[in-house]
Amino acid sequence: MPDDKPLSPTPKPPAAKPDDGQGAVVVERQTARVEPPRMYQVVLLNDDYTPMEFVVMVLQEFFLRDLETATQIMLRIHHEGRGVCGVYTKDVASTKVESVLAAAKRSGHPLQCTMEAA
Ligand code: TYC
Repeated sequence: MPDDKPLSPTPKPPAAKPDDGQGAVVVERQTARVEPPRMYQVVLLNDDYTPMEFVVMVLQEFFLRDLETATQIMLRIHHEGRGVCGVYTKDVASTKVESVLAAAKRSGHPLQCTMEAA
């Protein structure tokens, strides 16, 4: 047996099954590769009116952050003007933005939340 035999020979398409008179059977090998989904950052923006406690609550409730992490993210937004709350697929990010905006509106706060491609 020669040593230079390829480790993974190119697979051959399966042979068509013989026609048994009931109709031909065609078997195709699926080789499609699925790309990972595009991801989106959900971003909170600073403002002068939304209470810090409300932002911390938003980060805990909608982005599942513990109190310490939520406080750190809130303070970064407060000092730097904006901050990433989490990275999600498009539909999940969009739902989070809508939920945050609805909660802020209900509570009468001007908190702004957007999403952008990661
Ligand atoms: N700057 C706000 C304040 O001093 C706090 C705040 C933090 C508001 C983060 C929005 O996304 C925000 N009360």
